[in-house]
Amino acid sequence: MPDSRGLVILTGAGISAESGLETFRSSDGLWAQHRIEDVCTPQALMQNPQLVHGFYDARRAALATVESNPAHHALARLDAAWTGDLLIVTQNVDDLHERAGAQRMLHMHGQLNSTLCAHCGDQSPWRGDMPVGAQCRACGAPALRPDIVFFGEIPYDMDRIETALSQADLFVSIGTSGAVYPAAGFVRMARAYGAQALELNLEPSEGSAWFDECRHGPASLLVPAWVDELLA
Ligand code: BV8
Repeated sequence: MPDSRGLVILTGAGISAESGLETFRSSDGLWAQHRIEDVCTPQALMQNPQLVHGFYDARRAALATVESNPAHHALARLDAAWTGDLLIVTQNVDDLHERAGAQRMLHMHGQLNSTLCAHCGDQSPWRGDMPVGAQCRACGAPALRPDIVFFGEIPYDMDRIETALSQADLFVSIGTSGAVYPAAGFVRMARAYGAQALELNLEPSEGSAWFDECRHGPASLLVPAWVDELLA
């Protein structure tokens, strides 16, 4: 009898660390080099658009030089083989899950390879640097911005996420510090609906106490082993 449990898998910067992308809160992480207020808020975009566009241009350029790692590939393999409901909710703005083949997924904090028109709300694919005041192809306004959910902005797909959490039998959190809401609260929501909760992370996170089980180590080792276990 195939396992038909509903899975929700939350991923954070830690799943992409071994691909060579920087995380946020390690000692030399992204936020160590830039104050959040300076690059990831609507106010920052208003006051210093060049700095904000430059920050995301640099990360978009770095993304083009790295590859998905065994953790991304293991989740894509699980997505393809799992007969029950499955949703990968990533906080990451990289495309490494997609490049590994994941299908049933969403980016709750936006994507580097996408642009958002601040005037009409159109979202379109974007590669390369994004100049300040670039013209929207849908409405023509010079109002394109990085398609990133800044602090103080509402994450994408919250209804879809909450529905999935309410139906999940197993919630798995991979490579996230549990520092940012509403993502950091998903484990509590899933458990309130009766799900089991598993954390796979390099070290204990701010939310570890909410999990039934925590496994500590690099995602490239923990995630393939967990997927093998699940599909056995
Ligand atoms: C909102 C943009 C309203 C893209 C990001 C006070 C209390 C509670 C909440 C708040 C508060 N004050 C303000 C808030 C709200 C605020 C918030 O949570 N602030 C925090 C700082 C307290 N949140 C918001 O503003 C959000 N919006 O609340 O709107 C609302 C909400 C719901 C419904 C209606 C209205 C918007 C937040 C989104 C901000 N944008 N990113 C980008 O630039 O990338 S946040 C950014 O940091 C990431 O996207 C991610 O979400 C977040 C956390 O980062 P992580 O992915 O966890 O990375 P981190 O470096 O922190 O941790 C990495 C982990 O990996 C570590 O644990 C490490 O040990 C592990 N690791 C490292 N290497 C490995 C590894 N694990 C395994 N293997 C390895 N090799």
